[in-house]
Parts: sequence; C-alpha cells; structure tokens
Amino acid sequence: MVNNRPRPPELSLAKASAKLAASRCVAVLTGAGASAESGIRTFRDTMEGLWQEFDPARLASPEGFARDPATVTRWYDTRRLGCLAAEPNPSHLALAQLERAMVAKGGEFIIFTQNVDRLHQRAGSRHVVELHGNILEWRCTRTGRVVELEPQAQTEFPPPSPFSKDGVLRPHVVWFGEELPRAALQKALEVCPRVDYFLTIGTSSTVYPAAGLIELVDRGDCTTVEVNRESTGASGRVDFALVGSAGDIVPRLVAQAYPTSAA
Ligand code: BV8
Repeated sequence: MVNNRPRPPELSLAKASAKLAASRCVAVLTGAGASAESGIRTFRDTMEGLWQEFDPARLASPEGFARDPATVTRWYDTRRLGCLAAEPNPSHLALAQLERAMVAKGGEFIIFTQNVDRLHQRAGSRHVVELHGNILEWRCTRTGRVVELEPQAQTEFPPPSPFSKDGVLRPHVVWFGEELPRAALQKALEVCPRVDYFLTIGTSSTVYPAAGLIELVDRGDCTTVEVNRESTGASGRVDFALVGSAGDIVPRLVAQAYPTSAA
C-alpha cells in the first residue's frame, strides 16, 4: 500500500511507530546520511579541502586506484581516520536499542548498511551486513589477505603489504564496478521475503544493487518507511516518508514503539 497523501510529521511518525511495535521482522538500510550527524561527510556532499577537485565516484573505483594508487589510498586513509575519530550518533544508538527490543520479543532484526565506517557496530548493533565493506580493514592486492590497520595515519601511499613483497594494501571496500560480497547479497535474498517492516535511513537510493533492496520487500504486506532530510527516488513508493534528520527522527520512532523501559 502506498499512500502519497501528505501527512503531518507527528501523525506519520506515530503511525510508523505503531507498525514498528507490531513488527516481527525488521530490516534497515542505511546510507551516508545515517552517519552525517557523526561528522562523516556524505558521498554527495561537496568534497572539502584538498579533495575538492576530485570526483568521489572516480576515486572509489578500480580504475581510479589503478590510475593513481597513491592519491586513492591517501583519500581513503584520511576518511579512515575520520571514521575512527567519529562517534555513533543517536540514530545509531536507537537502532541498537531497536535490535535489543526485537530480539527480546523473539523477533528478527538486521541492518544492511552501505556505510563503511563501522559506527553501527560501535553503537552496539550485532546484526549488521556491510554491503560495501568497511574502511578500517585493508587487503593485499596480491594475496587478498585482510588486515585492520593501526589507528594512526599511514606514512606510505599506497601502503606496502605485510603479506607479499610486490603487493600493496587497498581499502577492503566495494568500489563502483565491483561486485558486492556474495554473502551479503545472499543474506538479503534470504531475509527480505520475511521482512514486515523496512526502514531506509539517510540514503539517496541511487546506488545499486543496495537501492534495489526495497524491491525485495515491497510486496504489500511490508510497511516501508524512509527517513531522509529530503525526498529521494524512493520517497514516492514508501508508506511513510519521514522528512528530517536521522539523529532526531530515528530515536523518536524507536522510543514511541519501544519505550526505553521495555527495551
Ligand atoms: C555493481 C564504498 C556490478 C566505497 C560505495 C544497477 C544494478 C547494479 C549496478 C548498477 C546498476 N546501475 C548502476 C550500477 C553501477 C553502480 C551504481 O549503482 N552506480 C550509480 C552511481 C548509478 N553500482 C555499482 O557499481 C556496484 N557494483 O553493481 O557491480 C557487477 C556485477 C557483477 C560483476 C562485477 C560487477 C557497487 C556500488 C558500491 C560502490 N561503493 N561505497 C566508499 O565508500 O568509498 S557507494 C557509496 O556511494 C556509498 O557506500 C553509498 O552507497 C553511495 C552514496 O549513497 P548514499 O549512502 O545514499 O549517500 P549519498 O551521499 O548519496 O546520500 C546521502 C543521503 O542522506 C541523501 O539523500 C541526504 O539527503 C541524506 N542525509 C544527509 N544528512 C542526513 C540525511 N538523511 C537523514 N539525516 C541526515 N542527517
């Protein structure tokens, strides 16, 4: 059911919360907007400082890495340090609370995140599927072996690999044109048919196949909710498009469905 009639935010929030309280299997899709209030720039924000002349989509690609591995790995190391310095925001913490409430009542809960910052895990979420990998781990271009880098700036770009003489380290993320982790896609195909509440937070819904998740759940018996500062390509197809910041709306949505004492 899609209802495009504009609704005052409070009424929509209350209705979306009531559906959340009654749900048995919740899936969440998060994008860069879910981490924006932790101080991590979204992918579409203008690149700042020394990166302003770069196009993120070109840097986040095998071609970009092959063309200029030093610049690409320096950009990623700068972002990695930013993620390490960031803290989970109220939206991350509310999702961790929601997971606990769902588990406590014998329900299912999972987060599919496009973000590479690991803030969901640092907020206490356990059921997290990283669709696009993560920026804290890097892998050897020769052996594929993965290592979590030390929490200080790299000094060589690209970083030498500890696993092979002629390999270097690249971020363990999924670049444009690269396949998503097979296990992540399989998990989505396994869970989505059971989902009765799909919540998408802070994503422009432009990057596929992540943006296609909603098609796996939108069968009419699943409540679909979007939280975003602005409307997106998904806004017209969800049951509730809650316009506002993730750090404000998500805690209210969860608190109304599962008052703190119960979670
Ligand atoms: C692949 C990791 C194929 C790296 C990223 C159809 C099907 C399949 C593929 C395609 C397809 N069409 C096109 C493609 C190709 C491509 C694609 O989707 N291109 C787009 C640009 C059209 N997809 C791929 O290449 C994928 N790979 O399909 O491979 C294949 C198959 C077989 C064999 C080989 C290959 C891989 C895509 C993954 C790329 N990697 N990230 C890194 O992070 O550096 S994508 C990266 O950009 C992010 O992870 C994220 O997913 C994306 C940006 O999207 P968002 O997260 O939504 O962020 P964005 O900035 O766009 O928007 C932020 C939103 O938040 C906004 O709406 C804003 O309003 C809102 N917001 C801001 N602040 C707040 C807020 N909301 C609430 N509160 C706030 N405070």
